[in-house]
Amino acid sequence: MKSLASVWSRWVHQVAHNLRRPRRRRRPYHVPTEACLEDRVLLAAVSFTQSSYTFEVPENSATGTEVGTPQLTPGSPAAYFYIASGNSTDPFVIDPITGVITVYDPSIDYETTSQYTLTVGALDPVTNTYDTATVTVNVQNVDEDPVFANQNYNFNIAENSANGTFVGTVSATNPTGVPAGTPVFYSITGGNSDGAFTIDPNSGDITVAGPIDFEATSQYTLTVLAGNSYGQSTTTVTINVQNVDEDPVFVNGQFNFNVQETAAIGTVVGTVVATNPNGVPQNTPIFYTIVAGNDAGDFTIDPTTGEISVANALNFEATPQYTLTVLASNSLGFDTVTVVINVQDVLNA
Ligand SMILES: [Ca+2]
Ligand SMILES: [Ca+2]
Ligand SMILES: [Ca+2]
Ligand SMILES: [Ca+2]
Repeated sequence: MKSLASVWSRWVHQVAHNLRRPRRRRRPYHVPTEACLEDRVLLAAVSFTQSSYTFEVPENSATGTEVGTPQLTPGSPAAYFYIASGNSTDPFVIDPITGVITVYDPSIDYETTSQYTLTVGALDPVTNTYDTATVTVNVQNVDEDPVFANQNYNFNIAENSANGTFVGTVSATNPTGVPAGTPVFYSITGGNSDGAFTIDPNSGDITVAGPIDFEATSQYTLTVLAGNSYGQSTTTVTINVQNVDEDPVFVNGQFNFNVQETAAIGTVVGTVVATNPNGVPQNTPIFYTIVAGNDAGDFTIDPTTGEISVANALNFEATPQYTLTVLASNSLGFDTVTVVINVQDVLNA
């Protein structure tokens, strides 16, 4: 019979050896007792079924999503599971009892980190044995870009429409790989250099934000972006500017006034009036000017009221009638009208 000391020494050596290489030793082994009369079965050391595992999980998975479970070999004592390394930002958590690895941080992002390498341990405090395994978690890419309802959009807007006038709405929704309730935001990223339009970032409503002038720009091609904090996509929005008649309209086709040849300078001869058409904001000012027939400067016109007055001494015998051309302009367009002024003879003048 061997001495107890030599047997004990061999046993300690064996256990230490198996602890270093626990996976290679799965069978129970026998420990000699002092009496050497009966053997006692020693519990097996903790060991994983594999030295490494590979699991997959889609990015953006919710907290609690199951990733995988590194298994212990049959016959392994019950052990506490833990993540020893590779989890510094806490993307995952392991159930200490079951060993199930689940998502902890729901913002796992394929574009940032496509693979995690964890070291998972299992420890049995009773046998004081443990094992470790490498767990590779591959993050699966999912499509995260918002999807516009239409491939492109076409809207119409009348020129001179006031700021805030509604033009149209674009709409994009999240694909299934993006967590429900993730908001989509809109912005105009191209084609709006003159600031003619704006978009509501939440609703996608496009409205007028600046002067819209058919004669200057008859069509806009905007690039509109939809973003959801995971991704983004763009669409093309074509806005056709509709021409409207902008010229002021004189209330008469022609104006006929009379003035005595003796009228003093400043005497009012008459007033011409023009109004804005429907397509022009009605408070748009109209200015008047005499553009023909007044070479001698015998008349003057008030630019804001259209009131025509005598500016020089008149003489029926020299000029019995004037034919003026008066122009009305509202900065968007203009119109002209003929104004006939009949100078009335005064005896002895
Ligand atoms: Ca992502
Ligand atoms: Ca992605
Ligand atoms: Ca115009
Ligand atoms: Ca026009």
